[in-house]
Amino acid sequence: MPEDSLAPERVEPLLSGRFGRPYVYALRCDSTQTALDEQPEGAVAVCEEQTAGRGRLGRPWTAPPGAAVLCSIVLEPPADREPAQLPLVAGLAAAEAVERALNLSAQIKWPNDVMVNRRKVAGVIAEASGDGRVIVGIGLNVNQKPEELPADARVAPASLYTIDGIRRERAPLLAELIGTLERLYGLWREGGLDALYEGLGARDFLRGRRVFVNGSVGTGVAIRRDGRLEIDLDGERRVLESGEVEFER
Ligand code: BT5
Repeated sequence: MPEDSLAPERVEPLLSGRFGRPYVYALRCDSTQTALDEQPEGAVAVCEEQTAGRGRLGRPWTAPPGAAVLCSIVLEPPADREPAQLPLVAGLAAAEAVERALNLSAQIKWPNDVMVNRRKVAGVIAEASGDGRVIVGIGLNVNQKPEELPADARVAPASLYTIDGIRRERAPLLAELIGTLERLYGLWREGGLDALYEGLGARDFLRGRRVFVNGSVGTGVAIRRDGRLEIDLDGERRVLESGEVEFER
């Protein structure tokens, strides 16, 4: 494999759309979520190593230097769209990019995890920046060895490498992810989640699975067309806006 790097000279020639410009790159940063300030929609930040990578709810996101795709993208969703749906849009983009790389199907565990073989290969975070913009961060595990994945993760982790034993160049993967996100985000802008529902519904990880929510046991029904999760708790239907859903492995 040629030297694996996400430097601009490796990634920019592979970008064919609007997203990824400007491409803000650093070998090391706190978090790509804080590496973009006044940038326009489509700007992307990428680091080889994060010293304070963020998951949701103050949790950490960790990856050894140069092994993963760690990126953030500026989005300016129109006022008539629901920004809470953006993790699903980005999750679907990550799932499609993962599927093309692995030739295996990937699922979306509502609201923000991308799963392969019941393990988490990617996580998504969306943070509003206060001025109507949303910074969407995606962490995709690519070349980590088993011992380089967090041992204490709530959802069992995987990398593309632990799944099929192939080490991959990350630049084409990142370019694919950015291009896919641009395309799916465009569809969502035009038609909302309905426009993506076929792809999303088909990859709904929690559908029919035993789930645990705030101490109650139930069954996942479906990601609804509005992006909320419907579950069945002992015959009673509940619709979740956000939050944590654990599943039986
Ligand atoms: C997420 O949070 O899944 C969102 C992760 C977003 C990370 C990207 S990387 C680029 C951008 N810049 C950032 O600073 N963040 C974004 P959550 O569902 O809260 O998952 C966090 C939990 O996953 C942690 O508590 C760990 O247990 C586990 N975890 C940490 N690193 C992981 C990894 N590389 N793979 C799988 N699980 C991990």
